[in-house]
Amino acid sequence: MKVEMVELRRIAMPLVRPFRTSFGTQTARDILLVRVVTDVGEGWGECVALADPVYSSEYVAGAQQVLRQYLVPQVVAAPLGSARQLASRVSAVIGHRMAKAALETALLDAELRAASLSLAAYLGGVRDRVDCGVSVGIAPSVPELVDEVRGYVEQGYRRIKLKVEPGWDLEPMAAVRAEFGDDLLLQVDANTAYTTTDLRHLARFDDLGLLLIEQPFAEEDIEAHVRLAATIATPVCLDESVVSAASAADAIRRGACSVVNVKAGRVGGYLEAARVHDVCAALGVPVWCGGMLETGLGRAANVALASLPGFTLPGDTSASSRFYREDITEPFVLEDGRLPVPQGPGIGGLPLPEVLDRVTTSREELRA
Ligand code: NPG
Repeated sequence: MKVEMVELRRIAMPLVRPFRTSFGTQTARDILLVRVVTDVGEGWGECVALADPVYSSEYVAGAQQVLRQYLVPQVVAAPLGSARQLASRVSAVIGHRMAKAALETALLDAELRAASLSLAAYLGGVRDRVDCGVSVGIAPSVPELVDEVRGYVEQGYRRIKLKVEPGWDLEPMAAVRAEFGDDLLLQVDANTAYTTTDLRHLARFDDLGLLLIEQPFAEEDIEAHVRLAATIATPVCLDESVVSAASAADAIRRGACSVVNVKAGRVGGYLEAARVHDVCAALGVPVWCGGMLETGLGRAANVALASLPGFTLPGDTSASSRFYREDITEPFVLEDGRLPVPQGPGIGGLPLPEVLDRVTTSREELRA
């Protein structure tokens, strides 16, 4: 595959409502899209880096710079046998997994479109629909949170994930549990907001019948998660800490977690994400597909990933309408709490040119 041109395009996507997490409030997404033009056709990838380095060290302008200066020059310099060769081609660049993932996804999309193969089939997907959960931000008040959750339950979402932080945890969790009953699949995500001084407090989460507690401590602090997992009955799930299949295996073997959130952007792409899935399956650990407020482009690829057999828990694979009034692709619409796995070639969705142009804020074309 010869890469003739790489387009880096930034788009501005307003959110339907502010999304507050322990690291800040998002009201819009500033998203970098990558389009590759190759001798076998074109492909698209969505970079999940946020505007600011608050979820992880990556951020959108930095990702664009790394692509422009380091990654794209490597792929336009000489033909690639396959998208699978990108990782070794750019291995001299440390980290920057979200930037690498976006480029790899675009290459994979081009390659699979040319081969008339869907990403789900290529990765080894086994389902044609996936169970969907929804992530619910920190709300201005407990009654407003309960109202928001009610809306999602009525739309059919199969599990609810509440964002928590110190000062916003037991009370909102208990209110949601009381309102919707014990059958509601409920989990919480702290995005690293706690420290080990909170161990006794976190042990009280056991009363809420949670599916899991996600990433309470810092990305680097595997030991703190080991201590928590030894203290509480609620399964501990890692997100930020898992940056590769090797780090997933290490965390599991050390007893830091018994569930893993898989996000392709966080681990450097869908190929590594599939390897995370594989090591977790080999170690008997269930996984679920995380989300980074993707447009329909990234969502299509996430849903394909979630069709692999080890994804036995509902993912943050919500419908387009959860975040966007108007998506840049045909919208993903919930059907009985599930989304259909794209069956078309490549990642399965293409941007609608008219919408894409309207939301575009900048574009650059890179060539050899
Ligand atoms: O459904 O796409 C979604 C959002 C899921 O809560 C969600 N993502 O920490 O997992 C997370 C969180 C997040 C959102 C992280 C935006 C980073 C950016």
